[in-house]
Amino acid sequence: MFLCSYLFDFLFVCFRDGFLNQGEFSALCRALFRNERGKPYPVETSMLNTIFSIFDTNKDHVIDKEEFRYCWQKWIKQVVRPVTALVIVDVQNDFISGSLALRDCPAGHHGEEVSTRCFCSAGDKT
Ligand SMILES: [Ca+2]
Repeated sequence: MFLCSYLFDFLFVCFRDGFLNQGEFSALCRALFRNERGKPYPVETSMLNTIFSIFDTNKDHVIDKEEFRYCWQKWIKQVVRPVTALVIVDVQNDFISGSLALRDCPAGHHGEEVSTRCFCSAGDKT
């Protein structure tokens, strides 16, 4: 909530002229990418310049709203709000019939049934 409020205020000020310049973009990056104590991660100026140039697609030395929209969707959003997933690939069938077989666990599930349900559930969402 704090981040959203702060970000909104920051962007409102920066986009007052319709663009983000290099300094504003660097300040935004330092504001967004902080550790759990709120301290910005150290990022070299050359790295910030490189990132800026990637999103300044028309090379006019400012990031307009359309470029920022792309930057937000393709980079910032994934870094600030990552989606995590756990993928287990049981190549040797250890969870089905091997030394880690689920049937030997307290719940006594059968690995073949669990994997089928997982695949069906994943398929239902697409
Ligand atoms: Ca530009």
